[in-house]
Amino acid sequence: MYTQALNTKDTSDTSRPGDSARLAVFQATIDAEDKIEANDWMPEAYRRTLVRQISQHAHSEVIGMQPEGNWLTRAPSLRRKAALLAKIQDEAGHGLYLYAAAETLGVRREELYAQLLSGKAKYSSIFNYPTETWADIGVIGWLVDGAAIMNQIPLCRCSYGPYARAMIRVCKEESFHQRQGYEIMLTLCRGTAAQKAMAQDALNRWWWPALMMFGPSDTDSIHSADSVRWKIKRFSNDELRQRFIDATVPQGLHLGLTFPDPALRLDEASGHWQHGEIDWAEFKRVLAGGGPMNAQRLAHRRQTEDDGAWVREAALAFAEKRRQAKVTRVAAE
Ligand code: FAQ
Repeated sequence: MYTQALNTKDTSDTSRPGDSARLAVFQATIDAEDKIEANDWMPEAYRRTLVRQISQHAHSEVIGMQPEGNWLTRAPSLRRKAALLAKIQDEAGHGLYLYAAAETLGVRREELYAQLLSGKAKYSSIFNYPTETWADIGVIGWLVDGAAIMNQIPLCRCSYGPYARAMIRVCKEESFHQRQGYEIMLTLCRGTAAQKAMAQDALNRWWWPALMMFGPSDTDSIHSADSVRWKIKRFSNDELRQRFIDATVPQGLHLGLTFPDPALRLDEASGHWQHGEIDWAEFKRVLAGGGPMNAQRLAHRRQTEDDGAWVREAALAFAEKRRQAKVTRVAAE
């Protein structure tokens, strides 16, 4: 799927002689809805934006396994446990496709991991909230995967080929995840009063953080203008957030649940659900590391990295042993 030989040195800015002509070809390719591939010339800012977004996306998938992993040993049935296990394995796979896509831009995976572990790189704000009850697993599938799909379907048409192709498979799997989450919610909401209250409590805690997944409002989104011009982004943060609200509110009402937003109301004229003000101070606090679970998520990831060091070292030593054996065999032939 991904190329092996990359022209990673040829990613200059537009300041070199000849670059303005190459920039014109680059933008014309994008405007014609063709893909930019790994060996194509691209402006450095485009490459940097993609490395930033794709790696943060990969980190989100990897860190995103933790809140759900918290419930693996306590899933209420074997069927639920098997589905949750499969979902978490999918998230690990998404991380791997995305790191592979980022590597086509000439950055090493180890460098990206290091940025995550040092706290330099961001991952989605949503994974800094705790999973307190089983209903949180339903809400994560329904809302978090639902928001992820809304944001990621347009990324299947992103101008950078390796990212766009990776997103196609990711979106198919996210769609299964969303359904398993909604099915958990449906079961709880058709269950006892206590189960329904648990579902309502989970929705109350996750609704606003789910809306924050789409990023800052358009007026505060620093990267959107470039990303839209380069067709990395097809819709703005606020447009996707509104689409998500419009799709999700009727689903919640069907469950018999209420949303923790007194301002939420259907605007008959536009057909859109109007919502209250998002607490951007909370968003900024979580991004700055002050969310309820930031410290624990990173500490756990660092511990896992240390615990797995012997496996990586053993695999490398084994690969080296096989390489040496092959060299000896070829020399003897
Ligand atoms: N959390 O100028 P913009 C999932 C940062 S996957 C943290 O608007 P942009 C699957 C942004 O990076 C969820 N940081 O930026 C799953 C930038 O910071 P920087 C992840 C955020 O890139 C489900 C700054 O704010 N999905 O859930 C957030 O144009 C269940 C300014 O923002 C993706 O990564 C945030 N919510 O738009 C797994 C999708 N929002 O880099 C397990 C791909 C913004 O300058 C269980 N990414 N920031 O330091 C994107 O579509 C975009 O990067 C946006 C942000 C829309 C997230």
